[in-house]
Amino acid sequence: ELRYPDRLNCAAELLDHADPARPVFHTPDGPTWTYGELRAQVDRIAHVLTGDLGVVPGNRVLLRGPTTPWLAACWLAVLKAGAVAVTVLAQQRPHELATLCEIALVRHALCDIRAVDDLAKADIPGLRITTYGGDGPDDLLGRPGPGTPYPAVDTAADDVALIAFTSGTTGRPKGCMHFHRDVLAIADTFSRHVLRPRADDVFAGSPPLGFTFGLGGLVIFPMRAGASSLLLEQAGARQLLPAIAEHRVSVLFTAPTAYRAMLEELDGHDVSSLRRCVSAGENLPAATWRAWHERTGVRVINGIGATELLHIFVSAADDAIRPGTTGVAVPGWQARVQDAHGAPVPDGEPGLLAVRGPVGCRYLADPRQRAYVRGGWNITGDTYVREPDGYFRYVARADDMIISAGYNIAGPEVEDALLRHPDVVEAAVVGRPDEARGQVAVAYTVLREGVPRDPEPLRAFLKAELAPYKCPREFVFLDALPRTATGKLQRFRLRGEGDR
Ligand code: 3SK
Repeated sequence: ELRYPDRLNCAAELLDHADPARPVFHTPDGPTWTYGELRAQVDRIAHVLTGDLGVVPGNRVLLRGPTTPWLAACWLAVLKAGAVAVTVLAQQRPHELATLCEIALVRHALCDIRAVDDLAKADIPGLRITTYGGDGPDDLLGRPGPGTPYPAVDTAADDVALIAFTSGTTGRPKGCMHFHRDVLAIADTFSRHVLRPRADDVFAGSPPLGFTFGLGGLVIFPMRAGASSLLLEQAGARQLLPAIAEHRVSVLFTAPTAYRAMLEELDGHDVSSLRRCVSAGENLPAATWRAWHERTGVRVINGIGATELLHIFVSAADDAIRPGTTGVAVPGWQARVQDAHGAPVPDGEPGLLAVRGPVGCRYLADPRQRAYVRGGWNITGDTYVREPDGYFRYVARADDMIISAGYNIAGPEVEDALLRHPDVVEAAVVGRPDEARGQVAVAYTVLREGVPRDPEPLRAFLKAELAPYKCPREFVFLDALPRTATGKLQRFRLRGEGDR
């Protein structure tokens, strides 16, 4: 069991243990920051926040900008000053930002100058916006501060440190409150036991810092290990692959779609520095795992995490990795599969994934809390099977099961099969209402460039791979699949349900 002191400031913990001369953040063009330089900037920003800007402990401070060392420094400064970081995505538009600020009662914002227009347009009553990255006299970076160390506010371990928003793939956003101790707990469970980083590791990846997958993988985990992180503003396959070679990246965090995109472009790139590759955000099909392993020799660490629980709670490391499964409960966590009434279901049968551990779901003033936490277990909304040896195998999001003529069809299983076809780059299989069968499965696919959009070869391929009832009735070809800003597939759009 994890034990933390009653009084704990996680930002001070992350900042104070590494050698100040060691590197912490690299960027493609700018200079590398050391832990000592980061600490000095964090202290200066914390002085400005609590001095000129009048922030007091407990105030919620919105943070918005592309992935840069400055955004990470602002995040650490807000926490060191005992305030609450409200992390949002750079892609969020004015009306979305207004909703998030209303839910979280935000009064201050630190915003990259390049992302300020939409925040200003949101016209949020009482919001004081301070920009960084500009050169005006009011810009955060131009304010000198007293030049003295900032003593961390003596927060309690269970004071709220951050509010992270989730909308899943639909619906009004929910703010998830996380404590100072939660920030360390994700590093001391998944990172410490599964990832096992070293101080000489260089982390990189695609998830933004406004998504807790990225915040953990690119800031919290490297800093807890005294390692460094390459922060990329643009982190598609085209930027990641050369960056891996140039910076000798050893730990990579990204999602299955990005692994597939990198596989398409891998030729001619040196990725021999990689020793750990993590995939989360959505299910990792065995076909993608195998293709990455074959080409790079690295066994991808698959994981399932949630904004509600901050980071990954089911996963596996090294030889314990079993392609096609997510893994086992991360040390410190418990996981089981249960029915809609909370009773455990036998191994081998599908049910709802339920987990509990050092971090719990705490929605900010939202009645949906009662649906997420039941009987002390967090119900993630994923359908899983527990194999007799304790491995958890993903089946579908609980509401993504297609029921056609009485047969249960798990969309991800059919997608996995489609992805084994050499011409398929992306696939999503969803149900469409059908009078005769209740629902029929429809496959949306993105084909490799130049391949004719003909369903017949795919149909023939699937018939050889799966029971015939699982073969989609219809094939639709797209240039790209609809995704959220954090890269999650928006199945509801494919189902034609529009915005919800
Ligand atoms: O939402 C997710 O999929 C996720 C995955 C890993 C870590 C954190 C999160 C939020």
